[in-house]
Amino acid sequence: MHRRGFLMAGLATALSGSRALAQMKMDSMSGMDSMPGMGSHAGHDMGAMAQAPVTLAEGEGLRQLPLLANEAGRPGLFQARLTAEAATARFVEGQDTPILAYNGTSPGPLIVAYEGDRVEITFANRIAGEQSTIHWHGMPVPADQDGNPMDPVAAGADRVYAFELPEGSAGSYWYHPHPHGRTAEQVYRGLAGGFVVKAKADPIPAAYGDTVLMFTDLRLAADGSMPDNTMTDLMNGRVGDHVLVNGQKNPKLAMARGAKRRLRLYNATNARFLRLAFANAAMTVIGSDGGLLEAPVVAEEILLSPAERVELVAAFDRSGTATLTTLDYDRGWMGPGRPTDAGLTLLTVDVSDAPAEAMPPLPERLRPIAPLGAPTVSRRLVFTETMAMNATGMEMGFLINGKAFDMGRVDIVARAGDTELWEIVNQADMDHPFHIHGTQFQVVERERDGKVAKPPYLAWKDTVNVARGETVRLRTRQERPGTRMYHCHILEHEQLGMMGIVDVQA
Ligand SMILES: [Cu+2]
Repeated sequence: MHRRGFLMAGLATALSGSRALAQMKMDSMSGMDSMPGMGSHAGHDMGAMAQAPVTLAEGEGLRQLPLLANEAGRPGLFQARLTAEAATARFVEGQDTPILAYNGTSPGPLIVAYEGDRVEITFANRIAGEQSTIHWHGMPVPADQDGNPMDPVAAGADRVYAFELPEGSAGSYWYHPHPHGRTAEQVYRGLAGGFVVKAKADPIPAAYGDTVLMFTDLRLAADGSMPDNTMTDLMNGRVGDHVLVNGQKNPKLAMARGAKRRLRLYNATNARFLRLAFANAAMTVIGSDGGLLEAPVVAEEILLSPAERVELVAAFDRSGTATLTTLDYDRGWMGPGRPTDAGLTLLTVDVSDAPAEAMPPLPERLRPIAPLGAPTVSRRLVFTETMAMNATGMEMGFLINGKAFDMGRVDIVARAGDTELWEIVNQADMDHPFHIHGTQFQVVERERDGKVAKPPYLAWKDTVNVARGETVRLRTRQERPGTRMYHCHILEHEQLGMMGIVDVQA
């Protein structure tokens, strides 16, 4: 175990540099069998991978995420401080787990602000020896305020992120670190939080409430620590042993029969695909990453790939137990050790016999969404994975148009205000959720095996899953000049090269 820990630590160092290809010395690995997830004798020496997961308590009352307090003394301004630092969490009785946290909590405090507000958040990076940033995922913030890897905040330093929330920007966003080479680790160790922008006039009845459910993915070693990423994690993205909701395993929520609840579901995991169903409750999708849809859409199930969000109204019309569970989803898995996707219970709702007070109906129209017009430019981005054995070791890469990310290279030059067609072609063996910074886009079609399908409804998105073998075409427009990232949101893939830079010019 020690040896492997050392090797993986060495690998992590290699990966955190600017090189995107992981080069491992075969001689020091004593063959493939000793690498978790790579051996031909998959079961015999998997180390921590093969240990039964630590048991976590279930059934506590669902915790609301703590709100980030607004320290501004006047309306229209949201002012606060977020400190990233080492903390401890208690997932198992009597055992402290070292984590990274914003203001001491993971997930971080929930930020709730309104369209039209100015936001000024002082970020204090108190992570020992590591640079960090805060990326405002999905939000229309200026490029130099968006926490790009090119704008790191050194360990011990502070910086202010300031931006306005435009009219029409209401939606379910989030924030997380985006430092070069360390994003995946800082996120799985605990740094992520929700950022809800509310509309001044919201068509969803207030009686439905508004509850954020943030999904994270935890792996705990027997001693309560979070193990480092393994080779399997680097290939597939880190999938943990426990999907948590607001930091809790399968928490409980009590509802009265007939009640409706507005839920904002966030996939804040590094790499876990969540195909969700709600047994004994009815789901109606009302919003996507970037806010409300035009009209509600009834859904039997929802696929939420890493970094995606969905807003829905759950109706609890039958007394008894309603459970939010996962279904099987094959996103492509390299090597043995594919995690169990199906049958996880994420949330248990006890629905009382006593009826709720009458709830107002959901409006038939939520808001108009103007389709982005005909594109003036089109681009093609091809995702590939490479794994090559040679005399000195194994090289793996996650590439866009044959290239690994280079912070010193501009991949695309675009013009502010232009509508562009981006065609994301996944020629790899795994699904890759595609994300662009700085704007919301509209998916116009998906193609697989020569069959083209239009999406069932128009929606604002900043992250879209591109399944293996699939092509997704989307229309996108950057309103502001500056440097923007686009990347796979399996954070280990982003770190291993599946990222590029678009320079948006005025
Ligand atoms: Cu990926």
